[in-house]
Amino acid sequence: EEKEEETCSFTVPNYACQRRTQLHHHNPSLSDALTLLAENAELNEDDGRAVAFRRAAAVLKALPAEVTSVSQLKGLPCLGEHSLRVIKDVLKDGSCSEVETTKHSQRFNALKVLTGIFGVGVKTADRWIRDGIFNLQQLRESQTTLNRAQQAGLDHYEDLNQPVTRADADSITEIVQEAVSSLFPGAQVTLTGGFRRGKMTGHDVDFLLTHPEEGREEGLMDKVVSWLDSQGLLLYQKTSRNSYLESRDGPGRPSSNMDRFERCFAIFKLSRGQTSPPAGHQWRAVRVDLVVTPISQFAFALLGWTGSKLFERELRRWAGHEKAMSLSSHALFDKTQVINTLFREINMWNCSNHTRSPVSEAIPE
Ligand code: DGT
Ligand code: MG
Repeated sequence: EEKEEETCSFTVPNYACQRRTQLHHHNPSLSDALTLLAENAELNEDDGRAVAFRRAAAVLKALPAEVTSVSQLKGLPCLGEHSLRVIKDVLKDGSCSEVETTKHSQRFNALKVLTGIFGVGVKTADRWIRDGIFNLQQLRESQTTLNRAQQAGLDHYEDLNQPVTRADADSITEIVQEAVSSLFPGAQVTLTGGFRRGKMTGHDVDFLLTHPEEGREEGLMDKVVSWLDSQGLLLYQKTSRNSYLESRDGPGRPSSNMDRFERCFAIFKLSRGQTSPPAGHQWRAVRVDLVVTPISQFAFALLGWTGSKLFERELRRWAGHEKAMSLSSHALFDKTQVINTLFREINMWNCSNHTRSPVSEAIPE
C-alpha cells in the first residue's frame, strides 16, 4: 500500500502564477480549512501567516486529484509545518480543531461581520470590539460615529453581502459603457476582477476605463461619475486620485496591492429590470470599482486588476526573484537595467571627482 501512495505523489511548480488552477478542484475541504485560517490571520493583521496559508491553499487547489494521505504531499512547495498539521487533521478526522475553534470564536465572527461593512477595516473593527460591539445591532445602538462610507455600508449591508451575479455585472457593464461612450466617444470600458476570470459571482464589479490616445482619459472619471449620479444610479461614491490614502480605513484593501490610479469606490443602485432584487424590493445595491488608466499603462493595469490577489502577488514575486524584474499595475521593468544605469552614473561621478575607484561589485540584496 505504501508503494502505491509513493507512486501517486504530486508535483507542482513553486509559484501560484505558474500553475493552472480551476475554480472547481479536488480538495475543497483542505483548501477551505486553510483559507479560513488565512482569513483569521488577515483579520488579526498577521500578514506573514495569512500569505503562508493562502499559498498552501493554492497548492491544494492546483492538485490533479484528491489527497488521501499526507505522504503524497512530500516535496510540494509552500506547505509549512502548520499547514501540514491542519491537512493531516482534516484527512484523519474530517476536521481540524484549530479551524473549528476559530470558526466558532466570538472574535473571529465579530471581525468578520464588522469588516463585512463597506468602509470598515480591521483596525476600526478591532476598536469597536474592544468597545464591546460585536454585531450590527450593537453597532446601530451604540451611536458610534460613522463616516460616509461606513454609513452607506451599514445602510446597504444586506445587499452588499449578497453575491453579485454575472447578470448584475453585465447590466452594470452596459450602464457604464453607455455613460462612457456618450460622454467620451472612443473611450474604452473593460470588465476586470473575478468576472474577467470567468467567475459566476463576485463581491463587486471592477472596471478599467481608458482612451486609446494618451492623455485623452483625463477628466473621464469626473464626467462619468457626475452622469451616473445625475441618473440616480449611485447610492455612494468616493473618487480618489491616490488610492493609498484609502487603504487605511477605507474599503479594506491590503496596502501592498494598492496602485496610484484615479479610482472611484461606488455603490450602484440597480433597479428591477436591470437585475433581480430581493423579493419585495425595487432595487439592489452593488459595489462597483471604476479605475481610469492612461493607455500606456493599460496592459499592466489590466493584468494587475484581473486577480486573483494571490496570483498577482505571486506573479510579482516570481518577476522579482526569478527574473530580476519589477512588476506593478503601472509598469514592468528590468531591475538590472535600472541598477546598471545607476552604476554608470555613480561611476561617472566618481571618475570625474577622482575620489574613489569605480563601483564594480554587484549590489547585495
Ligand atoms: P471578488 O470581487 O471578491 O469576486 O474577487 P476579485 O478577484 O474581483 O477581487 P477584487 O474585486 O477585490 O479585486 C480585483 C483584483 O484587482 C484583485 O484580484 C487584485 C486587484 N486589486 C484590488 N484592489 C486593488 C488595488 O487597490 N490596487 C491594485 N493594483 N489592484 C487591486
Ligand atoms: Mg471584484
